[in-house]
This record gives sequence, structure tokens and C-alpha cells, in this order.
Amino acid sequence: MRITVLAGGVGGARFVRGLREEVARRGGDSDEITVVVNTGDDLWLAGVRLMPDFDSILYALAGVNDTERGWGRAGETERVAAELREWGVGWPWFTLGDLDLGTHLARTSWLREGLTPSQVGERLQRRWPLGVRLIPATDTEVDTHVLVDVSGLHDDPPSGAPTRAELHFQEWWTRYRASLPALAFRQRNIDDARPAPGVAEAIADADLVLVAPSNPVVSIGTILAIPGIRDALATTAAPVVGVSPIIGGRVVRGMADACLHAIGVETDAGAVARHYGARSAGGLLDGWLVDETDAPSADALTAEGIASRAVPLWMRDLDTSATLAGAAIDLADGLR
Ligand code: GDP
Ligand code: FO1
Ligand code: CA
Repeated sequence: MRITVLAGGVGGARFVRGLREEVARRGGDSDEITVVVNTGDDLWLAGVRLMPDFDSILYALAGVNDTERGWGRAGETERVAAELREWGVGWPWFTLGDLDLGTHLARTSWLREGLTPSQVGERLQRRWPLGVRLIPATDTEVDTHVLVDVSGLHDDPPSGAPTRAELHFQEWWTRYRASLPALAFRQRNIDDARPAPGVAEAIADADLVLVAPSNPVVSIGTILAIPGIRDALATTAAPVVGVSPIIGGRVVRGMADACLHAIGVETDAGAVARHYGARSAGGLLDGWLVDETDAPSADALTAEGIASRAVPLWMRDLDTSATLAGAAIDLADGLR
């Protein structure tokens, strides 16, 4: 069975690890799993290109990730980062670990040789036998920027000082921990972006499309904003089943609630499903998994055209992640 997953970083990585495991347990071929990865978090910093969500999934599937922090490599050291701080290069609040920098240097070197980001992604995957295929959603640089209200940043701002600023998503997220009120998210160059080679085909030719429990705004939202991807999702013969990143009205980790608030969507599993919309009504989803604590919303959503089931959504370890992925496969089977 060919399965294509839309995914962001940590939520995406945990889900895909579970999916790879579940497909293997069912005797299937995990080589038939394609992961379309968000590229909105990407940035140039200290002369190198970072692709944080791609790297989070790459490292997690390779088993070399830092499971505590959720990003970067296990056993990391930060000697180069300390030097960069001395030189005043990069951002002092954004740490480039030594092992991780090796990845960024390799990527940047290949980009300089003329490879596209998706070709670079292919090379990075050759190092570890991931068993699944990762593709960045687009080869165009669509770095997300956040329009923020900075009026509360200083106690006594000079009169006439601007009240708004546009920051790279990473500055808003890591420096300000999403605490500056976000007014809008903008992906640079998004109108000129195209899906990376293989992305539209992976959606069109899939037997099942899964939407990982990833940030609905800056991870999944960015993938969906790439011209051509929504069309591919609307026309694929495969069922499209999503998993809620919200459990009992709260994000499991991170600050996705600040992103949802900015676009006027409640932090609620049902509200996120309605934001994605029923495929039968021009939206994204045929099916949706909510946590058992949100069971009442599953019945309401099913009545609205999004077949929903309540199952345990906490991915505590490989086993619970695999069981969750299995529930998504089973829900899709019931829709065929
Ligand atoms: P990021 O790019 O690292 O922010 O990761 P993603 O965009 O892939 O996913 C972030 C989302 O994953 C957050 O909104 C979390 O609520 C969600 N998430 C993390 N762990 C779990 C989990 O165990 N279960 C579910 N359902 N969602 C989770
Ligand atoms: N997140 C942080 O909170 N602080 C950091 O210093 C940091 C460095 C970093 C370096 C490389 C990388 O791939 C990711 C990194 N992250 C860091 C995670 C990242 O900023 C975000 O959590 C994601 O982009 C949001 O999905
Ligand atoms: Ca991300």
C-alpha cells in the first residue's frame, strides 16, 4: 500500500516512526511510504541553509535524534556555536550544534554545486537506511515570516515607533517563544512555488494520504499553501485521513495554540478538523482521529462529513505511535 504523509517536525517524526513500524508489523513494505515535509521553517543562518523539519524527521527515523529536546542530534556538542557567538555571527538564541552543523554544511555545499533542496534531501537520506522516502514539499524557498504586534515589547516606546514588525518564523518561535501576538503568517515566494518533483505524484498515486498530528498553521498550512498541492489532494483517489495535534483543548507540546489563535481557530480537535474542512465540501479531510477525551466531537464531525473516530492520540513511545498509525490506516480502510 502506497502511503503519503504530510508532516511537520516533531509531531510528524513521531507519527512517521510509528507508521513505519506499523506497516512492517502488518507485513507491508515501508518503502512505499513517502513523507512530504514542511519547508516553511527553513532559513539561512551563519551562511548555511537549515531545514529544521526535514532534519527532525531524518534524525528521528535514523535513530540519531535528541529525544529530550525534540530537535537536533543526540550526544550533541556546541563548540562551534560558542565560537560563532564570539564572532557575533548567527543568532545567540539559536544554537547550531556541531554534529547538526555538519548536516547544514553538507547541504549548503551541495546547494552551491547546483543541486535542488529535494536532490540534497535524497543525498542526506543515503547515509541512513530510513526505509521511507522524505521529500521537502517544495524546492522554492518559502520561509515563513510572522507579522507581529511589538507594541508591548518595550515599557515606554518612543512616540511614532512602529507597532508592527515582520520576523522570520524561527525568531518568533525560538527567541520570543511565540509570545509576541501574531497578526499574520506569510510564506515568502509562495505564489511562485511549485511542489518539489515527486510530491504531486506521491499524492496522486497514493492508496492513502495521512495528515500527521503536526502544527496545522505553520507545518501543514504551509504545505497546503504551495500551489498545486491542494489540487492534488482534492483529486487523488486515495482517502485523506488526519490526526489531531490537539488533545482535550491543548497542544501536546510546543506553541501551536499561538498559531491557531492568530488565524482565529480555537485550540480544539474539532475546530482544527473544521478548519481543514470535509473533502466532500472542497476541504482536505475524509477522515479524522481525535483523542478519547474528545469523543463527543467525533460524532459531530462524522455528521458533518468528516468520518471521525476517538482513539488514544498520545505518542508516548514507538508502540503507541504504531497503534495510532494503525488506527488511521483502519479508518481509511473503512472509507473505501
Ligand atoms: P514541529 O515542526 O516540531 O513543531 O512539529 P509538528 O508541526 O510536526 O508538530 C507539532 C504538533 O505535534 C504540536 O502541535 C503537538 O501538539 C503535536 N504533537 C506532539 N506530540 C504529539 C502526540 O503525542 N500526539 C498528538 N496527537 N500530537 C502530538
Ligand atoms: N529550537 C529552539 O528552541 N532553540 C534552538 O536553539 C534551536 C536550534 C535549532 C537548530 C537546528 C534545527 O534544525 C532546529 C533548531 N530548533 C531550535 C528547533 C526549531 O527552531 C523549531 O522547533 C522548529 O522549526 C519548529 O518546528
Ligand atoms: Ca516545524
